[in-house]
Formats: sequence, structure tokens, C-alpha cells
Amino acid sequence: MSTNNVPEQVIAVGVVLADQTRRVADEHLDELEKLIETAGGVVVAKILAKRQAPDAATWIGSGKAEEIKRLAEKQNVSLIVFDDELSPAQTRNLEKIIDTKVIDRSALILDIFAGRARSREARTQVELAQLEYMLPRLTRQWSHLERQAGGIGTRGVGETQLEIDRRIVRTRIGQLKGELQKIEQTRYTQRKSRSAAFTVALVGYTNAGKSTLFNRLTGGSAWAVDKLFATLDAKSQRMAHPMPRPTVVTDTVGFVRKLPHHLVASFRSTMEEAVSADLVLHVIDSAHEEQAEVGEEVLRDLAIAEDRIIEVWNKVDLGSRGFEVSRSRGSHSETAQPRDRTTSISALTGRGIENLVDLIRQRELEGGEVLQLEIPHEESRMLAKLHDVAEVYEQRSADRGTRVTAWIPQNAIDRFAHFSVSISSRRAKVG
Ligand SMILES: Nc1nc2c(ncn2[C@@H]2O[C@H](COP(=O)(O)OP(=O)(O)OP(=O)(O)O)[C@@H](O)[C@H]2O)c(=O)[nH]1
Ligand SMILES: [Mg+2]
Repeated sequence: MSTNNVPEQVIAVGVVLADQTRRVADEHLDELEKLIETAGGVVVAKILAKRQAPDAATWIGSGKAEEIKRLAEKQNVSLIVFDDELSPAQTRNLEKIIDTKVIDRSALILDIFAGRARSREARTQVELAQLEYMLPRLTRQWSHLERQAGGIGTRGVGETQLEIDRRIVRTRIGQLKGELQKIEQTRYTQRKSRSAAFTVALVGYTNAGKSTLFNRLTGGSAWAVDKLFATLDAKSQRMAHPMPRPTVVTDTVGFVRKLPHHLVASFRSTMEEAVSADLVLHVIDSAHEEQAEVGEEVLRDLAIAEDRIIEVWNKVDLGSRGFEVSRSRGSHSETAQPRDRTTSISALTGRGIENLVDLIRQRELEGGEVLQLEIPHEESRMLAKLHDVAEVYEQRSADRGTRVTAWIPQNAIDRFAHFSVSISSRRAKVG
């Protein structure tokens, strides 16, 4: 938004419709303010317009727009940001009345993403989303010019230019889509060739504490700050705690209410990849219970089975609310095998982390069994195979063979079961 060091003065505008409560509208406007700050602006006024229904031409009504114009002049404001998505015509009408640049929440979020994207993939995704957002709005500058130049005679030229512009944008969109496909393909191949590590993805609302938790689990140094969309690139690292299996944790882009749908479409493959993890930790800020729904919706939309998700209520150091919430929400498990689907932590202080790590350990072991085997010396090929597919915890040579304690994935158990020297305990476990 601002390129120099002087922050832009901004007015944030929201609407309370008849079926909405003031509290929710205020919350949304506070979040918009945070987004504006993240983009480098300073909010000098927040305006909530009460309406039965949005105004077709100006969204907030022309009277309210006039009011904003006066305020903008007085406060030296250079940008008006609307919390709701405006149509290209509404933006145009509002700019005409207020005589100041007007953007909506989508444009603001795209701007933040554009400023933050680092990897080639993220940059490509953001540019694609920006161009898709821009395409239907291209008429804008030209309609201004057309009016200035005076209709007859100039109109044809303007339209031709507009068509050229549109064609350039469409061509670029096509190129970007092709590039993304290639990047995805490479990533897919890399993933397939990676070792059979257990994967854990951290997902959740922006600012919930995903990167803070990521750093705690991996000993890493992801950027964790009180800003929205601090993380734009999925980042993976080995778990630092001793685990039953090699474990890789992935930090991801946060969600936000009313995320521009072009952006959602662009980032979908990254999200899909992240949530193809063995386990998804849905990180929720306990002080913002309402944000949990946004995350749940995204997870539902990505078709993640509920039993692959653990709800992690974070920031419990700020109050005890998270504990109560997680208890009441987690109690109604529908599967035959009820298990811990929710836990509370403070990623900042470390409270509850050991418990969470234990939950992850439990999940890692679920897909197989820990067995004690004795593999005869003449079957050394089987021992090599075991090392390929299993996690070997202990191994020592005995008289007749090699004694091994290992976690073996379910689909390989049949091949090794007859070497087992702990059949009884295994039966007990299965039963
Ligand atoms: N009090 C408290 N603050 C926390 C806790 N966990 C994270 N925070 C703070 O919350 C802010 C956001 O944390 P991040 O880890 O960057 O959040 P994120 O989910 O990665 O956010 P995005 O990358 O923007 O989506 C930072 O200022 C953290 O210090 C916690 O358990 N307690
Ligand atoms: Mg982050």
C-alpha cells in the first residue's frame, strides 16, 4: 500500500445489515483495521453504516458516502477501505463521490499477499489472483479517459485499447496457470520421493499461533509476529522431539474471513498438499472462538476426514476459557473408537506442549504395531526389508537370529508376524 515510510491515512468502512449484530460488525471492522495496519496504513476513522440492505449503486448509500468525503478531507485521508467486496461499478461510483481512492477487503488482502510472497510458487499464485481480480475492473481507467476525451470519435480507440489490455492480461493469466502446474508437478514428484515420514500440518486462522507452535515443535525459526498473514509459504521441518517415527511438521498460510475467492483458488493446491498430511492440527486462538468456524469450513471444503484433525486451542495463558471450550466441544465423538481430538496449549509458554506431542505420538503408532521379532541369521534379507518399511527401535544379535523391536505399519505386519516373539501381547493389543 505505502511505498515510502509515511504511512497512508485510511478510513475503514463496514456495514451492519438488519440481520447482523453490532458486536459482530465491530469485530469485523477491528479485523479490517488490523489488515490495514499489516498493509502499512494507519486507520484514522472507522465507520459503520447501518442499513436494511446494501445500496445497489454505492453499497453504503450516497448520504453516507458524502459524510465520508467530508471526513476524508478533514483528516487528510488518501484511501478508503471497505470491509465487503464491492462491484467494479460500486467502486467507481464511490470514488466519484468521495474523490479518494476506494478499495475493498479483497484488494487489500491481495496487496498484503503481494508484499509478503517470497517463494516462486507463492508469487505466481498471488499474481494470478491479482490479475483475475483486475480483469473485470479493467474498464475503470478507460471509462474515466473516455469521459475526459469526450465520447464520439474517441470511443472506438478506447475500446480497442481496452480489448488489447484484456488480451494481455488473459495471456498472462494463461502463462501463470501453466507455470503453477509445472511447479505443482515438481513438488508432487519431490513429495513422492521423500521418505515415508509421518506428516503433521498446522492450519488455522491467521495470527492463531501456527508459526509459534511450529517453532516449538521443530526448534525452527519461522517468522511469528503479531501481524496478519505473517506466513505465506508453506514451510516444513523435522520435529525436534523424540518421536516413534520420523516426523515432518508443515506451517501454512492462515485463513481469514471473506478471503478473496481468486486467492483461495490460487492457494488451493498448496493447501491441499498441506492437508494431505497424516495429521492436521487445527490451531485456534482461544480468545477468538468464532474464528474456529472459519477454519472448520475450510477443512470441510478440503474434505479432510474428521479423525485426521486435532483441534489445538492455543493461547490459554491469556485466560482459562480455552480449556472449557475444548472440553465441551470435544466430548461428542461419533466414531466407535473415541480418542483425543482436542487439546489446549500455550505455544508461547510451552504449557500443554508435551501433552500435544504425546497425542501426535499416539497417532503415529496407530497405523501399525510395535512387535518384538527374532529374525533368523539366514533370513538377513528380511532384516533389510524390515529396515525399509519399519521403525527399528532396538536390535541385537542373539544365538539363533537378530532380536528386533520395531514399529511395523499395518500393511507389512503379515510379512513379519511369523518372526514375532511376543504373539500374546500382540493378540491382546489387536483384540
Ligand atoms: N499470549 C500468547 N500469544 C501467542 C501464543 N502463541 C502465539 N502467540 C502470539 O500470537 C501472534 C501470532 O503468532 P504466529 O505464530 O505468528 O501466528 P500464525 O498463526 O503463524 O499467523 P499467520 O502466519 O499470520 O497466519 C504472535 O505475536 C505470537 O507471539 C500463545 O500461546 N499465547
Ligand atoms: Mg505464521
